[in-house]
Amino acid sequence: MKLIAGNWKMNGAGADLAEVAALRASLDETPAACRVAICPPATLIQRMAAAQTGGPVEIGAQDCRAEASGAYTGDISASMLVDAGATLVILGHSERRQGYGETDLLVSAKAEAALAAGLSPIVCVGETLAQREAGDAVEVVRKQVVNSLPLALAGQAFAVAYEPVWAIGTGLTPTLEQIEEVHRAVRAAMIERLGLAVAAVPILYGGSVKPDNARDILAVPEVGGALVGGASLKAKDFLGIIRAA
Ligand code: G2H
Repeated sequence: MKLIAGNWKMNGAGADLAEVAALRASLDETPAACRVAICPPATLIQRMAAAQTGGPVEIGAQDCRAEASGAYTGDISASMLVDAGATLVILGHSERRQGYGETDLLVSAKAEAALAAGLSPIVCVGETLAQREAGDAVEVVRKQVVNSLPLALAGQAFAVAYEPVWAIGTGLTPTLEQIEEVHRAVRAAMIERLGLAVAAVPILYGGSVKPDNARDILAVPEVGGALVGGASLKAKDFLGIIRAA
């Protein structure tokens, strides 16, 4: 079953919870043929998780600290996210790799911490425009996958999201052939790292997914779902993507 996960990033004032209520009402009426998740800012996790108890929408976080506790001002541990009601966590998004210098090694440590706390990680990888133009996209992504996935993930529930940096929030998307090429490389790298047990782990595509391109992207071989930014903020748009899955 495909996974459609919304990444709200730093958006979503309290009033936007109405969008989640509308989403839930629609999914209660006509259940989705896929898993649906929303990853709001950390401040909204508790309220959203409480409102979704027993409902069709899984609630996730957008990051966590690798350490379990300690003097880390401003940070949130994986077990705190579990306390708040999260079941998933996005890790290594390019906005964190670029904005906070997060390395593959750190992302791997965070994934291990998330797993230990009972969260299912969504580990993000993706090449920059310069890397793609240099013909290095597949190799860059392969290395990110191998180095960002801890061995502890073998046999566990997790996902990998392929998000070309140049497609994020730009309205640009790779061709379907480019998406398939990288997704096949991601699968091979996952197997190289963790063995054949990852054959069913979903590889999500992320980067300017919209209702009008979702159907084609989700039909690409090895695309196991989508990580959706801007188009997850409005129930109508997000539902358009969910219905395409
Ligand atoms: C990529 C994506 C969500 P958008 O970051 O993870 O954002 O769909 O706005 O390109």
